[in-house]
Amino acid sequence: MSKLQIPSQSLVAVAGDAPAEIVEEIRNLLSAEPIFWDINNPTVAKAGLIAELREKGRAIALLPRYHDAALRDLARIAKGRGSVPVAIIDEPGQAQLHFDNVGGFKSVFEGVPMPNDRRADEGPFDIIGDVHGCAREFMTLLERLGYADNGWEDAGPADWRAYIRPHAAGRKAVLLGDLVDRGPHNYASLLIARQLVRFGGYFAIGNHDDKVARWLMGRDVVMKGAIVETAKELSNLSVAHRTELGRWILSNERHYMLDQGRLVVAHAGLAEHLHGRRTKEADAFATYGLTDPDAPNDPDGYPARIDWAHDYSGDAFVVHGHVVYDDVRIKNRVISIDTGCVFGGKLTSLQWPEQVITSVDAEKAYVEGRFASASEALSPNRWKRLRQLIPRRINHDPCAHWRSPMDMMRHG
Ligand SMILES: [Mn+2]
Repeated sequence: MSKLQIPSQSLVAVAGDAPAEIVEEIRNLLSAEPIFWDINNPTVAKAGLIAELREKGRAIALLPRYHDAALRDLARIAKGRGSVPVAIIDEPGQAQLHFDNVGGFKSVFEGVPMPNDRRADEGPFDIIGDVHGCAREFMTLLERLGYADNGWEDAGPADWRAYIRPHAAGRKAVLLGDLVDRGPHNYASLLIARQLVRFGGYFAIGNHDDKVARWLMGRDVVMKGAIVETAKELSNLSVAHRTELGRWILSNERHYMLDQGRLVVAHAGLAEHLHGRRTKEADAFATYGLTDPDAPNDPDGYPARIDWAHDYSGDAFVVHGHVVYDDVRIKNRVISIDTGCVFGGKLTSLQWPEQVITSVDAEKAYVEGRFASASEALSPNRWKRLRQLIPRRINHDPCAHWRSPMDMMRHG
């Protein structure tokens, strides 16, 4: 008999007269207390479930009988909070349309991790910063790291992916997002990334990828800034191919937990209380970072970023891109490796767990950009204000000296 999969962050709706042992099993699987859903007056149950999902990402709803509207409601509640809607009912009916997993009272259950929970994958990994269409530097780096055969330079950009191969030593590439925009070879960058993911790698979606994906799928996006040039390059593709490519981009996750939870990767990083979560808050943080709503925009017109790494005290190392530094930056256990290739800097990778940094210099500055200083300290006053905006607070003095637990070697 096939097993009904119950991801670790699910809202399980049990509808009808289910045997007590089924409810008990679900309860043990999710370690959550069932909440009774009164079909005539669901207000209390709704509030209770939302609170559970917000806190833990998992909850159980017990419905006295099959009820379409109630099940639809529950599926919506789950999806709106990044949890998987699972239904256990004897008459599937409309529920099939709204629930990711549906089983009956005779189902055998299997707890499974969420798609971004890859803690069982111990790598080793090669984590690569923002590519931004710099596919030549991307290929050069991949060749150096052992993911690409030489000879690619004689082929056209659309064929570069044919030179990508699984790493001989079983290593996996981890792409930190922003594959596209600003640089010359966006399509090639996406194809190369896709091949790396096919070979067991990971791609954490960045803000530029997200916007381009939505454009590819024909959704409304503001056609201003870097996407204008990218759209020109990609508009040669057929509508069907564009849609499919956009879907592929968005089929990846916003962040991943890897290596027994020792490593978290996301485009813009992730505060500890959001590790493993797939809520809107977690996704927004992982993709866009944390910005200061009260501060004036920076000289380039972008919202001022909150340097949340100062407040980070988690055990997991968080490796991210998004913020362009003149060199790899380490604060606590937060490692920033976007060294601004598209701005004429370099494309950088971090080998995990070896902690070796490899960089490829940009062949040129494709667009003008600013580099933050990796060694610059935050003024105590600015920090005092900023830390009030970070959701999870800690007690240690953020302006004391930060010492990196990593002893990095460099080559390349
Ligand atoms: Mn970015």
